Amino acid sequence: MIEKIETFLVDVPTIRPHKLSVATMNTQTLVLVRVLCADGIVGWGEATTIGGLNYGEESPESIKTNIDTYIAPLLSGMDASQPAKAMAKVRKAIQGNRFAKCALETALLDAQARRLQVPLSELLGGRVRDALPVAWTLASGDTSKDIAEAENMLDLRRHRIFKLKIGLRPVDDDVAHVLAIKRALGERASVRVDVNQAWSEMDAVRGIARLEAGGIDLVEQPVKADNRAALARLKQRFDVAIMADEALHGPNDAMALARIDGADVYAVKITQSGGLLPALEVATVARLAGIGLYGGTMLEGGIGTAATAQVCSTFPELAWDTELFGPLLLTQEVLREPLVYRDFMLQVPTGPGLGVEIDDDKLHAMQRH
Ligand code: MUC
Ligand code: MG
Repeated sequence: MIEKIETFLVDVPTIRPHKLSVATMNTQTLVLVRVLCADGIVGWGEATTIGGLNYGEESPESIKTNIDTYIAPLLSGMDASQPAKAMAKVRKAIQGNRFAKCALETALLDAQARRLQVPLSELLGGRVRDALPVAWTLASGDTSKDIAEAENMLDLRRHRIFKLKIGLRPVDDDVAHVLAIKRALGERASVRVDVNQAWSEMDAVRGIARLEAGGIDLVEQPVKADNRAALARLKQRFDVAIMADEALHGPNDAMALARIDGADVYAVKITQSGGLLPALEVATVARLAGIGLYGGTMLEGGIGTAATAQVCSTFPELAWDTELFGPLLLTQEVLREPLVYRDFMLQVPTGPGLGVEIDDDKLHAMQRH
C-alpha cells in the first residue's frame, strides 16, 4: 500500500555557469519524490527543469506544490505493487504537469522494481546494453574555455561528443564559435549544436548551411517548438541530422512529427515525455518511423539520470548516444555512491530499482527549508 508521498527541493550549485539561449544556470534545483510503502519499500523519483520557467511551463516549485496538493492525495492507500494502475489514475485526473508525473512514476517504478529485486530496466522490457555513451555540453560562453574543457574531457576519456549551446548571439558569431571548436577538435570528437529554439527559419537556413559545411554532426531544435513545419522543411533541406527536443512533449507530439517527416532524431526525455512509459512510447514511434534516438537530459541529478539510463538501456538502437551528464555538472550529490562514468560511457546501474541509494544525511543537509 502507498502510505506516504514526500517531496523535497534541493538547490545545487553548478561547477561553472551553464549558458543556454534561454537561461544562464548557476544552480540546478532538483525536485525529489519519495514514496513510502506499507511493506517498508521506499521508491525515489526526480524532476528538474532549466531556469525556473525559462525552459518549460513547470517550475520546481510548481512541480512540488502540484504533487503535494493534488497528485499525492489521489494515490494514498492504493496498491503500491501496481504502479501502472496508480499512474492511470493520475493521468486521468491531472491535466498537464508532465514533469511532476514523471517524478512520481519514477518513484513508483523504483519501489516496485526493488520489491521484485530487479533493475528497473527489467520492468521496461529488459535491458540490451549496460553502458551508454555520454555527450558533454560546452556552455561556458567562451570559445577558448570551451576548447580547453573539451581537451580535458578527451584526456580524461570522459566525453568525445560535445554539444554546444548557441542561439544567444548573432548567427555569424555563433557559427564562428562552433567552427573554431570543431577545427580545434577535428576528427577526435563529434561536435553538435543545440539552438534551443532561438533561430527564425531564415536564421536556421543560413546557420545550418555553414555548420553542415564545417563538419557539425547534428543540429538540435533550431526553431520554435510549435513550428513543426519549419523543422520538417529544414530536415528535407539539409543532410546534417536535425533533432527535435522541445517539440516533443510526449507520444502524441512524437507521432505528429513523425507523420510529417519532421526530424531525423528524437531527444527522448523522461520528464518532457511525462514519465518513463510515455518516453518508451516516444522511442517506439521513432523506431517505427525510422527516426534515430538520443537519450536527452533536463540536467537531472543522480536519480533522474539513473532513471533515464534505465530507459535508454532498453533501446535496441541508440544511434545518437546520450547526454546523461547531469550529475557531472553539479557540485554536490544526494547519492551515497555517485554514478560511474568510464571510457566515455555511463555505466547503467545494476542493483534493484534505479540502482542508486540516497544518502539521507546529505539530503537533509542540502534540502531547501
Ligand atoms: C536541452 O535543451 O537539451 C541538455 C543538455 C544541456 O546542456 O541542456 C539540456 C537541455
Ligand atoms: Mg535541447
